[in-house]
Amino acid sequence: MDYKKILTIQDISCVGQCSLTVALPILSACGLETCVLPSAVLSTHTAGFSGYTFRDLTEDMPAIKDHWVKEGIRFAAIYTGYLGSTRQIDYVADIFEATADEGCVKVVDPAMADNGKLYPGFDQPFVEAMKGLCAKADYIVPNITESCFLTGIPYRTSYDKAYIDEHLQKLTALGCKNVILTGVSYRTGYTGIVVLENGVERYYEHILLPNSCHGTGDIYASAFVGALMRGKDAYTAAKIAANYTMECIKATATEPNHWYGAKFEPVLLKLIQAIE
Ligand code: PXL
Repeated sequence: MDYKKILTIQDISCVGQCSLTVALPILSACGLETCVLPSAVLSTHTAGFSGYTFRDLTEDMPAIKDHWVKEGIRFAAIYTGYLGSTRQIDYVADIFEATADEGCVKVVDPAMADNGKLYPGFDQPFVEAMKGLCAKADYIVPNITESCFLTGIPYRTSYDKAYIDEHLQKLTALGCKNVILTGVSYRTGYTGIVVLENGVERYYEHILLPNSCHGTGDIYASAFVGALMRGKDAYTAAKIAANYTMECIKATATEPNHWYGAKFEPVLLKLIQAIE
């Protein structure tokens, strides 16, 4: 197997099954050497807990990058998720420039919003900076809310294909090359993923499970990157990631107290089997 070294940049939420505590095990399970750059350290994630701590690691990033450059460290892929500050986005762009190996695949999950709203702490300047980072990526993995903030299209919960095509057209106009748009539902009881790769649009529809969990966007993006970097085309990777995310949601369905994340660990083998 071609052994690939990838870098993921996102926060450590110490408790809450999201970001790095999800990305690192999933990418490792996919057989990828995974390097991490924490964007911030929080005691928990911000969705449902209150009083969490937040240590912004923006200031550490330039020196970390300089050390990697000095050591000649390069990555086959760089995958970003939840970032800690607007200024940090410029540093992440510098890391793209300085540490990308030849043919490096850059994946940006503009993790900043859901259900029509920005996450706590994010504002319009952050959104503007994230637009610039998305334009530098090979693949972006927004949900519909994030796409609304990136494109200025009003958020809607019911829509048709023309609405989704407007999203794809405006994301492309921003400079985004390939788009994996998650949570696209055209009919009751179903949801799915729209994949725009090299100008070709495809849709993978699956059933909408009755329960939902926090952190599934991070599970999805991590599994997508894992499958992509193990040689799957974007549509196949998007499908593998959707099926795995559904398994995680199902594994969590019987536990109402497990509201803060999805139990992705017991079903990792299913992801590995789908990739092998
Ligand atoms: O799952 C996205 C995410 C990542 N990191 C932190 C979050 C969230 C969502 O709320 O709060 C800190």
